[in-house]
Amino acid sequence: MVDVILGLQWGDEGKGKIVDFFAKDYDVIARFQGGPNAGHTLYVGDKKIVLHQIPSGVFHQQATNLIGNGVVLDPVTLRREAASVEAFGVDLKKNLFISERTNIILPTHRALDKAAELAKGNDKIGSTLKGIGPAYMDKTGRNAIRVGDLLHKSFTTNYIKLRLKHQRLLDNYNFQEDITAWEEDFFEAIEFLRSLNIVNGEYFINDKISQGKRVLAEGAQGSMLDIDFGTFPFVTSSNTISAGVCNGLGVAPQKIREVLGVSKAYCTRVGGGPFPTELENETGEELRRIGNEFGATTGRPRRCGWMDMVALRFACMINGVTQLVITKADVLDAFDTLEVCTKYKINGEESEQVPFQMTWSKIDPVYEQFKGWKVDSSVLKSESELPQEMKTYMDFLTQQAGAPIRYISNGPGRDQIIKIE
Ligand code: 2SA
Ligand code: MG
Repeated sequence: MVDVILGLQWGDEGKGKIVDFFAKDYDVIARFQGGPNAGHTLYVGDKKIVLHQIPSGVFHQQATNLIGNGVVLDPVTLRREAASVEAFGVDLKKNLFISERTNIILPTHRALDKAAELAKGNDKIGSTLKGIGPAYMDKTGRNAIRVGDLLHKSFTTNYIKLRLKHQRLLDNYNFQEDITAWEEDFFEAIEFLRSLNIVNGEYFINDKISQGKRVLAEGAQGSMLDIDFGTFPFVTSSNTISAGVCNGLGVAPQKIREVLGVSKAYCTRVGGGPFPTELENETGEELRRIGNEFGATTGRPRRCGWMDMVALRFACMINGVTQLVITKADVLDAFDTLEVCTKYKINGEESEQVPFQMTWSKIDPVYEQFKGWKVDSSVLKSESELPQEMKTYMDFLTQQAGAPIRYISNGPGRDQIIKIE
Protein backbone atom coordinates (compact mmCIF):
# COMPACT_ATOMS: atom_id res chain seq x y z
CA MET A 1 0.00 0.00 0.00
CA VAL A 2 1.04 3.56 -0.63
CA ASP A 3 0.46 6.47 1.73
CA VAL A 4 0.94 10.00 0.48
CA ILE A 5 2.16 13.14 2.22
CA LEU A 6 1.57 16.29 0.26
CA GLY A 7 1.15 20.03 0.67
CA LEU A 8 -2.31 21.60 0.55
CA GLN A 9 -1.27 25.22 0.10
CA TRP A 10 1.41 26.95 -2.02
CA GLY A 11 4.31 24.82 -0.81
CA ASP A 12 6.48 25.19 2.27
CA GLU A 13 3.90 23.59 4.55
CA GLY A 14 6.67 21.76 6.38
CA LYS A 15 6.38 18.49 4.46
CA GLY A 16 10.08 17.69 4.92
CA LYS A 17 9.75 17.48 8.68
CA ILE A 18 6.52 15.48 8.47
CA VAL A 19 7.98 12.98 5.99
CA ASP A 20 11.06 12.64 8.17
CA PHE A 21 8.80 12.06 11.20
CA PHE A 22 6.85 9.26 9.51
CA ALA A 23 9.76 7.80 7.54
CA LYS A 24 10.65 5.30 10.27
CA ASP A 25 7.37 3.49 9.60
CA TYR A 26 8.06 2.98 5.89
CA ASP A 27 10.29 0.80 3.74
CA VAL A 28 10.30 3.04 0.68
CA ILE A 29 10.12 6.83 0.39
CA ALA A 30 9.42 8.03 -3.14
CA ARG A 31 9.36 11.43 -4.81
CA PHE A 32 6.79 11.53 -7.62
CA GLN A 33 6.97 15.06 -9.07
CA GLY A 34 8.86 18.34 -8.99
CA GLY A 35 12.59 18.68 -8.90
CA PRO A 36 15.22 20.99 -7.44
CA ASN A 37 12.54 23.66 -6.99
CA ALA A 38 11.57 21.76 -3.83
CA GLY A 39 13.22 22.66 -0.56
CA HIS A 40 12.49 20.16 2.20
CA THR A 41 14.00 21.24 5.48
CA LEU A 42 14.75 18.68 8.15
CA TYR A 43 16.97 18.32 11.16
CA VAL A 44 19.42 15.51 11.80
CA GLY A 45 20.33 15.92 15.43
CA ASP A 46 20.59 19.69 15.62
CA LYS A 47 21.97 20.04 12.08
CA LYS A 48 19.63 21.63 9.57
CA ILE A 49 19.53 20.03 6.12
CA VAL A 50 17.61 21.18 3.08
CA LEU A 51 16.89 18.49 0.51
CA HIS A 52 15.94 19.38 -3.04
CA GLN A 53 16.19 16.21 -5.11
CA ILE A 54 16.72 13.37 -2.69
CA PRO A 55 13.67 11.99 -0.86
CA SER A 56 13.42 12.98 2.81
CA GLY A 57 13.71 9.37 4.01
CA VAL A 58 17.40 9.25 3.27
CA PHE A 59 18.47 9.59 6.92
CA HIS A 60 16.55 6.47 7.93
CA GLN A 61 18.60 3.30 7.70
CA GLN A 62 15.71 0.95 6.95
CA ALA A 63 14.27 3.05 4.13
CA THR A 64 14.96 2.80 0.44
CA ASN A 65 14.51 6.03 -1.49
CA LEU A 66 13.15 6.31 -5.01
CA ILE A 67 13.21 9.24 -7.40
CA GLY A 68 10.23 8.48 -9.59
CA ASN A 69 9.54 9.04 -13.27
CA GLY A 70 7.40 12.11 -12.56
CA VAL A 71 10.39 14.00 -11.18
CA VAL A 72 12.66 16.28 -13.19
CA LEU A 73 16.21 15.67 -12.08
CA ASP A 74 19.09 18.11 -12.11
CA PRO A 75 22.23 15.95 -11.95
CA VAL A 76 24.32 18.86 -10.63
CA THR A 77 21.99 19.47 -7.68
CA LEU A 78 21.81 15.75 -7.04
CA ARG A 79 25.58 15.40 -6.94
CA ARG A 80 26.01 18.38 -4.61
CA GLU A 81 23.29 17.09 -2.33
CA ALA A 82 24.74 13.59 -2.39
CA ALA A 83 28.02 14.97 -1.07
CA SER A 84 26.29 16.73 1.82
CA VAL A 85 24.18 13.68 2.69
CA GLU A 86 27.14 11.32 2.48
CA ALA A 87 28.95 13.50 5.01
CA PHE A 88 26.40 12.08 7.48
CA GLY A 89 27.47 8.56 6.66
CA VAL A 90 24.57 7.82 4.32
CA ASP A 91 25.48 5.48 1.46
CA LEU A 92 23.41 6.52 -1.55
CA LYS A 93 24.69 3.59 -3.59
CA LYS A 94 22.75 1.42 -1.17
CA ASN A 95 19.62 3.40 -0.47
CA LEU A 96 18.84 5.62 -3.46
CA PHE A 97 17.17 4.37 -6.63
CA ILE A 98 16.31 6.45 -9.67
CA SER A 99 13.73 5.62 -12.30
CA GLU A 100 15.09 5.34 -15.82
CA ARG A 101 12.05 7.33 -16.96
CA THR A 102 12.96 10.36 -14.86
CA ASN A 103 13.50 13.43 -17.05
CA ILE A 104 16.80 15.28 -16.87
CA ILE A 105 17.20 19.02 -16.42
CA LEU A 106 19.91 20.36 -18.74
CA PRO A 107 21.92 23.56 -18.24
CA THR A 108 19.99 25.09 -21.15
CA HIS A 109 16.69 24.39 -19.32
CA ARG A 110 17.89 26.65 -16.55
CA ALA A 111 18.89 29.32 -19.06
CA LEU A 112 15.47 29.01 -20.74
CA ASP A 113 13.71 29.36 -17.39
CA LYS A 114 15.56 32.63 -16.81
CA ALA A 115 14.93 33.86 -20.34
CA ALA A 116 11.19 33.10 -20.14
CA GLU A 117 10.87 34.86 -16.80
CA LEU A 118 12.74 37.93 -18.06
CA ALA A 119 10.55 38.07 -21.15
CA LYS A 120 7.41 38.03 -19.00
CA GLY A 121 8.53 41.15 -17.13
CA ASN A 122 5.97 42.16 -14.54
CA ASP A 123 3.88 39.10 -15.27
CA LYS A 124 6.68 36.72 -14.36
CA ILE A 125 5.74 33.58 -12.45
CA GLY A 126 8.49 34.08 -9.89
CA SER A 127 9.86 30.64 -10.68
CA THR A 128 12.78 29.21 -8.75
CA LEU A 129 14.87 29.49 -11.97
CA LYS A 130 15.85 25.83 -11.67
CA GLY A 131 14.69 24.95 -15.18
CA ILE A 132 11.51 23.21 -14.05
CA GLY A 133 9.07 24.64 -16.63
CA PRO A 134 11.34 24.12 -19.67
CA ALA A 135 12.24 20.57 -18.54
CA TYR A 136 8.57 19.56 -18.25
CA MET A 137 7.90 21.26 -21.60
CA ASP A 138 10.47 18.96 -23.17
CA LYS A 139 8.73 16.01 -21.55
CA THR A 140 5.28 16.84 -22.93
CA GLY A 141 6.91 18.08 -26.15
CA ARG A 142 8.53 14.65 -26.45
CA ASN A 143 12.07 15.94 -26.64
CA ALA A 144 13.38 15.12 -23.20
CA ILE A 145 16.43 13.10 -22.28
CA ARG A 146 15.69 10.64 -19.51
CA VAL A 147 17.93 9.00 -16.96
CA GLY A 148 17.80 5.64 -18.74
CA ASP A 149 19.16 7.34 -21.88
CA LEU A 150 22.47 7.91 -20.10
CA LEU A 151 23.20 4.24 -20.50
CA HIS A 152 22.93 4.29 -24.29
CA LYS A 153 25.57 5.41 -26.78
CA SER A 154 23.17 7.93 -28.36
CA PHE A 155 23.20 10.10 -25.23
CA THR A 156 25.83 12.63 -26.35
CA THR A 157 24.33 13.04 -29.82
CA ASN A 158 20.87 13.52 -28.35
CA TYR A 159 22.23 15.99 -25.85
CA ILE A 160 23.86 18.06 -28.59
CA LYS A 161 20.67 18.02 -30.68
CA LEU A 162 18.52 19.20 -27.81
CA ARG A 163 21.05 21.80 -26.76
CA LEU A 164 21.00 23.22 -30.31
CA LYS A 165 17.23 23.39 -30.24
CA HIS A 166 17.41 25.23 -26.92
CA GLN A 167 20.06 27.56 -28.30
CA ARG A 168 17.69 28.61 -31.08
CA LEU A 169 14.99 29.33 -28.50
CA LEU A 170 17.43 31.33 -26.42
CA ASP A 171 18.42 33.29 -29.50
CA ASN A 172 14.74 34.03 -30.07
CA TYR A 173 14.55 35.41 -26.57
CA ASN A 174 17.70 37.35 -27.35
CA PHE A 175 19.08 35.82 -24.18
CA GLN A 176 22.76 35.23 -23.84
CA GLU A 177 24.49 33.41 -21.09
CA ASP A 178 27.75 31.52 -21.06
CA ILE A 179 26.80 28.04 -19.97
CA THR A 180 30.20 26.38 -20.50
CA ALA A 181 30.91 26.25 -16.76
CA TRP A 182 27.44 24.78 -16.12
CA GLU A 183 28.04 22.21 -18.82
CA GLU A 184 31.31 21.11 -17.27
CA ASP A 185 29.55 20.54 -13.94
CA PHE A 186 26.72 18.84 -15.77
CA PHE A 187 28.89 16.24 -17.48
CA GLU A 188 30.76 15.49 -14.29
CA ALA A 189 27.44 15.05 -12.54
CA ILE A 190 26.20 12.79 -15.34
CA GLU A 191 29.14 10.47 -14.65
CA PHE A 192 28.15 10.42 -11.00
CA LEU A 193 24.51 9.73 -11.89
CA ARG A 194 25.59 6.76 -14.01
CA SER A 195 27.24 5.26 -10.93
CA LEU A 196 23.95 5.25 -8.97
CA ASN A 197 21.16 2.65 -9.06
CA ILE A 198 19.14 3.33 -12.19
CA VAL A 199 16.09 1.08 -12.17
CA ASN A 200 12.78 0.49 -13.86
CA GLY A 201 10.86 2.50 -11.27
CA GLU A 202 7.39 1.09 -11.95
CA TYR A 203 8.47 -2.55 -11.52
CA PHE A 204 10.65 -1.54 -8.61
CA ILE A 205 7.76 0.06 -6.71
CA ASN A 206 5.09 -2.46 -7.65
CA ASP A 207 7.38 -5.32 -6.61
CA LYS A 208 7.85 -3.63 -3.26
CA ILE A 209 4.09 -3.21 -2.92
CA SER A 210 3.43 -6.88 -3.71
CA GLN A 211 6.05 -7.86 -1.13
CA GLY A 212 3.93 -6.01 1.42
CA LYS A 213 6.46 -3.19 1.85
CA ARG A 214 5.13 0.11 3.08
CA VAL A 215 5.59 2.97 0.62
CA LEU A 216 5.40 6.67 1.38
CA ALA A 217 5.02 9.07 -1.54
CA GLU A 218 6.49 12.48 -0.74
CA GLY A 219 4.93 15.46 -2.48
CA ALA A 220 6.75 18.67 -3.32
CA GLN A 221 5.34 22.21 -3.67
CA GLY A 222 1.63 22.33 -2.88
CA SER A 223 -1.83 21.69 -4.29
CA MET A 224 -2.45 25.34 -5.14
CA LEU A 225 0.66 25.16 -7.36
CA ASP A 226 -0.68 22.14 -9.28
CA ILE A 227 -0.38 22.59 -13.05
CA ASP A 228 -4.09 21.75 -13.57
CA PHE A 229 -5.81 22.85 -10.36
CA GLY A 230 -3.57 25.57 -8.98
CA THR A 231 -3.70 29.31 -9.53
CA PHE A 232 -2.68 28.97 -13.18
CA PRO A 233 -0.47 30.37 -14.70
CA PHE A 234 1.21 31.07 -11.35
CA VAL A 235 1.85 27.41 -10.70
CA THR A 236 4.61 24.89 -11.09
CA SER A 237 4.71 22.51 -14.06
CA SER A 238 3.77 19.21 -12.43
CA ASN A 239 0.76 17.57 -10.81
CA THR A 240 1.40 18.13 -7.14
CA ILE A 241 -1.85 16.46 -6.05
CA SER A 242 -2.45 12.84 -5.05
CA ALA A 243 -3.26 11.85 -8.64
CA GLY A 244 0.35 12.75 -9.44
CA VAL A 245 1.42 9.74 -7.37
CA CYS A 246 -0.14 7.39 -9.92
CA ASN A 247 1.53 8.79 -13.00
CA GLY A 248 4.66 9.94 -11.21
CA LEU A 249 5.49 6.48 -9.88
CA GLY A 250 3.43 4.04 -11.91
CA VAL A 251 1.13 2.88 -9.15
CA ALA A 252 -2.59 2.25 -9.58
CA PRO A 253 -5.10 4.46 -7.72
CA GLN A 254 -6.48 1.61 -5.61
CA LYS A 255 -3.01 1.12 -4.12
CA ILE A 256 -3.24 4.52 -2.42
CA ARG A 257 -4.41 4.27 1.18
CA GLU A 258 -3.94 7.36 3.36
CA VAL A 259 -3.54 10.85 1.94
CA LEU A 260 -1.98 13.07 4.58
CA GLY A 261 -2.49 16.68 3.67
CA VAL A 262 -0.09 19.13 5.28
CA SER A 263 -1.11 22.72 5.88
CA LYS A 264 0.32 25.49 7.96
CA ALA A 265 -1.92 27.03 10.61
CA TYR A 266 -1.80 30.14 8.39
CA CYS A 267 -0.85 30.74 4.74
CA THR A 268 2.29 31.63 2.84
CA ARG A 269 3.23 31.91 -0.79
CA VAL A 270 6.55 32.57 -2.49
CA GLY A 271 6.67 33.90 -6.03
CA GLY A 272 3.96 35.75 -7.94
CA GLY A 273 0.24 35.07 -8.27
CA PRO A 274 -3.02 35.49 -6.41
CA PHE A 275 -3.17 35.09 -2.65
CA PRO A 276 -6.56 36.27 -1.33
CA THR A 277 -5.70 36.29 2.39
CA GLU A 278 -2.29 37.94 2.00
CA LEU A 279 -1.54 40.49 4.73
CA GLU A 280 0.55 43.32 3.40
CA ASN A 281 0.79 44.90 6.82
CA GLU A 282 2.39 44.54 10.23
CA THR A 283 0.52 41.32 10.97
CA GLY A 284 1.92 39.80 7.78
CA GLU A 285 5.40 40.92 8.80
CA GLU A 286 4.92 39.40 12.25
CA LEU A 287 3.99 36.07 10.68
CA ARG A 288 7.07 36.22 8.46
CA ARG A 289 9.37 37.13 11.33
CA ILE A 290 8.06 34.60 13.85
CA GLY A 291 7.60 31.87 11.27
CA ASN A 292 10.97 32.61 9.65
CA GLU A 293 9.20 32.62 6.31
CA PHE A 294 11.97 32.66 3.71
CA GLY A 295 12.27 30.27 0.75
CA ALA A 296 14.34 27.19 1.52
CA THR A 297 15.66 27.01 -2.04
CA THR A 298 15.99 30.66 -3.01
CA GLY A 299 15.91 32.50 0.33
CA ARG A 300 13.14 34.75 -0.97
CA PRO A 301 10.85 36.30 1.67
CA ARG A 302 7.51 34.49 1.65
CA ARG A 303 4.23 36.39 1.47
CA CYS A 304 2.13 35.67 4.57
CA GLY A 305 -1.56 35.74 5.46
CA TRP A 306 -4.40 34.15 7.40
CA MET A 307 -5.76 30.67 6.89
CA ASP A 308 -7.80 30.31 3.71
CA MET A 309 -10.46 27.62 4.10
CA VAL A 310 -11.88 28.12 0.60
CA ALA A 311 -8.52 27.04 -0.81
CA LEU A 312 -7.97 24.33 1.81
CA ARG A 313 -11.41 22.79 1.26
CA PHE A 314 -10.71 22.72 -2.47
CA ALA A 315 -7.33 21.06 -1.88
CA CYS A 316 -8.89 18.42 0.40
CA MET A 317 -11.48 17.65 -2.25
CA ILE A 318 -9.02 17.34 -5.14
CA ASN A 319 -6.61 15.19 -3.13
CA GLY A 320 -9.04 13.01 -1.22
CA VAL A 321 -7.30 13.97 2.00
CA THR A 322 -7.94 11.43 4.76
CA GLN A 323 -5.88 13.10 7.51
CA LEU A 324 -4.77 16.65 8.08
CA VAL A 325 -1.45 17.66 9.56
CA ILE A 326 -1.35 21.27 10.76
CA THR A 327 2.15 22.71 11.03
CA LYS A 328 3.71 25.77 12.63
CA ALA A 329 0.84 26.15 15.07
CA ASP A 330 3.28 27.73 17.54
CA VAL A 331 3.81 30.66 15.16
CA LEU A 332 0.31 31.84 16.11
CA ASP A 333 1.13 31.90 19.86
CA ALA A 334 1.75 35.65 19.91
CA PHE A 335 -1.47 36.82 18.27
CA ASP A 336 -4.42 38.19 20.25
CA THR A 337 -6.87 37.49 17.45
CA LEU A 338 -6.71 34.96 14.63
CA GLU A 339 -8.70 35.22 11.45
CA VAL A 340 -9.86 32.43 9.18
CA CYS A 341 -11.25 33.05 5.70
CA THR A 342 -14.35 30.94 5.06
CA LYS A 343 -15.67 32.57 1.88
CA TYR A 344 -14.56 34.84 -0.93
CA LYS A 345 -16.48 37.95 -1.85
CA ILE A 346 -16.11 38.49 -5.59
CA ASN A 347 -17.86 41.47 -7.21
CA GLY A 348 -20.11 41.72 -4.18
CA GLU A 349 -21.10 38.06 -4.30
CA GLU A 350 -20.09 35.54 -1.71
CA SER A 351 -18.71 32.21 -2.81
CA GLU A 352 -17.31 29.15 -1.08
CA GLN A 353 -15.52 27.97 -4.20
CA VAL A 354 -12.17 28.68 -5.78
CA PRO A 355 -12.92 30.60 -8.99
CA PHE A 356 -11.43 29.71 -12.38
CA GLN A 357 -9.28 32.85 -12.39
CA MET A 358 -8.38 34.55 -9.16
CA THR A 359 -6.86 37.54 -10.94
CA TRP A 360 -9.85 38.75 -12.94
CA SER A 361 -11.62 40.42 -10.05
CA LYS A 362 -10.50 41.49 -6.64
CA ILE A 363 -11.25 38.83 -4.05
CA ASP A 364 -12.24 40.03 -0.59
CA PRO A 365 -11.88 37.31 2.00
CA VAL A 366 -14.76 36.94 4.46
CA TYR A 367 -13.24 36.21 7.86
CA GLU A 368 -14.30 34.62 11.11
CA GLN A 369 -12.39 35.67 14.16
CA PHE A 370 -10.92 33.54 16.89
CA LYS A 371 -9.33 34.37 20.20
CA GLY A 372 -5.59 33.61 20.26
CA TRP A 373 -4.26 31.15 22.87
CA LYS A 374 -1.32 33.32 23.92
CA VAL A 375 0.73 30.56 25.52
CA ASP A 376 4.03 29.00 24.47
CA SER A 377 2.59 26.06 22.57
CA SER A 378 5.99 24.83 21.40
CA VAL A 379 6.46 22.95 24.69
CA LEU A 380 3.14 21.08 24.58
CA LYS A 381 3.39 17.31 24.27
CA SER A 382 -0.13 15.92 24.16
CA GLU A 383 -3.65 16.71 23.05
CA SER A 384 -4.86 17.06 26.64
CA GLU A 385 -2.48 20.00 27.18
CA LEU A 386 -3.83 22.06 24.28
CA PRO A 387 -5.31 25.39 25.37
CA GLN A 388 -9.06 25.66 24.79
CA GLU A 389 -8.59 28.48 22.25
CA MET A 390 -6.31 26.28 20.18
CA LYS A 391 -8.80 23.42 20.31
CA THR A 392 -11.56 25.74 19.14
CA TYR A 393 -9.40 27.00 16.27
CA MET A 394 -8.38 23.49 15.18
CA ASP A 395 -11.91 22.10 15.48
CA PHE A 396 -13.10 24.86 13.21
CA LEU A 397 -10.45 23.97 10.63
CA THR A 398 -11.46 20.30 10.75
CA GLN A 399 -15.11 21.16 10.29
CA GLN A 400 -14.40 23.59 7.43
CA ALA A 401 -11.93 21.32 5.63
CA GLY A 402 -14.08 18.21 5.87
CA ALA A 403 -11.08 16.13 6.97
CA PRO A 404 -9.86 15.40 10.50
CA ILE A 405 -6.73 16.93 11.98
CA ARG A 406 -4.57 14.02 13.16
CA TYR A 407 -1.35 15.85 14.00
CA ILE A 408 -0.38 19.33 15.07
CA SER A 409 3.26 20.27 14.64
CA ASN A 410 4.39 22.87 17.16
CA GLY A 411 8.02 23.52 16.24
CA PRO A 412 10.78 22.34 13.91
CA GLY A 413 12.08 19.57 16.19
CA ARG A 414 11.35 15.90 15.49
CA ASP A 415 9.63 15.61 18.88
CA GLN A 416 7.50 18.71 18.42
CA ILE A 417 4.40 17.03 17.10
CA ILE A 418 1.13 16.29 18.88
CA LYS A 419 -1.11 13.39 17.95
CA ILE A 420 -4.84 14.18 17.91
CA GLU A 421 -7.16 11.26 18.56
P1 2SA B 1 8.95 26.64 -10.61
O1 2SA B 1 10.38 26.92 -10.23
O2 2SA B 1 8.72 26.71 -12.08
O3 2SA B 1 8.39 25.41 -9.98
O4 2SA B 1 8.11 27.88 -9.99
C1 2SA B 1 6.75 28.05 -10.30
C2 2SA B 1 5.98 28.54 -9.10
O5 2SA B 1 6.01 27.53 -8.06
C3 2SA B 1 6.53 28.07 -6.89
N1 2SA B 1 7.36 27.10 -6.19
C4 2SA B 1 7.44 27.00 -4.86
N2 2SA B 1 6.73 27.60 -3.89
C5 2SA B 1 7.08 27.30 -2.61
N3 2SA B 1 8.12 26.49 -2.27
C6 2SA B 1 8.83 25.89 -3.24
N4 2SA B 1 10.02 25.36 -2.97
C7 2SA B 1 11.10 26.20 -2.36
C8 2SA B 1 10.97 26.16 -0.86
C9 2SA B 1 11.02 27.61 -2.94
C10 2SA B 1 12.08 28.61 -2.56
O6 2SA B 1 10.76 25.08 -0.34
O7 2SA B 1 11.02 27.17 -0.17
O8 2SA B 1 13.05 28.34 -1.86
O9 2SA B 1 11.93 29.75 -3.03
C11 2SA B 1 8.49 26.09 -4.60
N5 2SA B 1 8.96 25.62 -5.76
C12 2SA B 1 8.25 26.25 -6.74
C13 2SA B 1 7.39 29.25 -7.32
O10 2SA B 1 7.61 30.18 -6.29
C14 2SA B 1 6.57 29.80 -8.46
O11 2SA B 1 5.52 30.59 -7.94
MG1 MG C 1 9.70 24.14 0.78
